[in-house]
Amino acid sequence: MIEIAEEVQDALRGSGPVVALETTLVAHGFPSGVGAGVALDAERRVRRAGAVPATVGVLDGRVRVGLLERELERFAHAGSEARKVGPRDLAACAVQRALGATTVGGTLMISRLAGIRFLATGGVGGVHRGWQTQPDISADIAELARTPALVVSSGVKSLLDTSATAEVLESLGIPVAGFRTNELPLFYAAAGGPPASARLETADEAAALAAGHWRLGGRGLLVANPPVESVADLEPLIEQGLAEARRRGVGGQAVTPFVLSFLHERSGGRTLDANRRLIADNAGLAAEIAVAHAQLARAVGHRL
Ligand code: PSU
Ligand code: MN
Repeated sequence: MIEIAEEVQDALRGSGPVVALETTLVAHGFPSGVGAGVALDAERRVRRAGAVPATVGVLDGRVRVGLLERELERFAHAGSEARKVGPRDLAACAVQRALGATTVGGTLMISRLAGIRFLATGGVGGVHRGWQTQPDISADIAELARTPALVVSSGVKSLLDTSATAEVLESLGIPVAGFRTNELPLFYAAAGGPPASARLETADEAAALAAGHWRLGGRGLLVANPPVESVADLEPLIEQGLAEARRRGVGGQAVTPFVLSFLHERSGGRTLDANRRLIADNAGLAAEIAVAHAQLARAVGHRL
């Protein structure tokens, strides 16, 4: 049921640096067709830093780790026709031979199985606003709690309740390290989020933190990388997007893609450009950390 690309297998066998990438952002995070370029950019950035990209998705009855360019195109053009596949959906999607775009949570589940320790995305899921009346907590968080992997993101998506998300991350023992920042970025904004639990200055430090956390029996970690370009004054548009989703009865898994595409349209493409850029930058940083971690393991002479 699982097929790992040869290049990825070779790297994992030799304890080389591998970075998992997800396909939900490819299918659901950008307008039709655009996501393939975003995915290819992210893969290029991983390679440029000296690591092997392992983009995960469900195709033709198999969970695939490592996709070809034309397969990425299939996800990008499928858009909402592709299933959004979190941890609970993986088996059903594969068994029913549906096209499945894996979320961070779904990708982490496969990473755990494959032994991949690093993942990059745009913004992880978390506690949605309005949880007081309708609890909606992304499965990304639960999967981070059980998977020994380091995820690089631009903090937590600003359409969420970011301080509630930070509290849940703390409850689950998930370190949230700011990369050259003391506070969590808010996806499209470099600052303004809750305080980070640690501050990191270099990829080497991030690798050492991950190795230490895993040595102590910890599981997932988040490294929050502030976006280079911030999009100013988005909060009113976010509120409008969430209200529009409620009005149209958009709920559950559909909320995040709906609001992202609302923002991409209403911001005149500013969020789209920023999103594209931050995904590539996060992929590059995850790869640098994966490379630093592989070097650390080589220096001590055993797996970390
Ligand atoms: N980052 C982006 N765009 C996205 C996502 C992350 O820049 O579309 C996706 C990830 O796949 C993440 C998902 O797992 O959003 C979270 O969805 P939800 O809130 O429904 O759990
Ligand atoms: Mn949800």
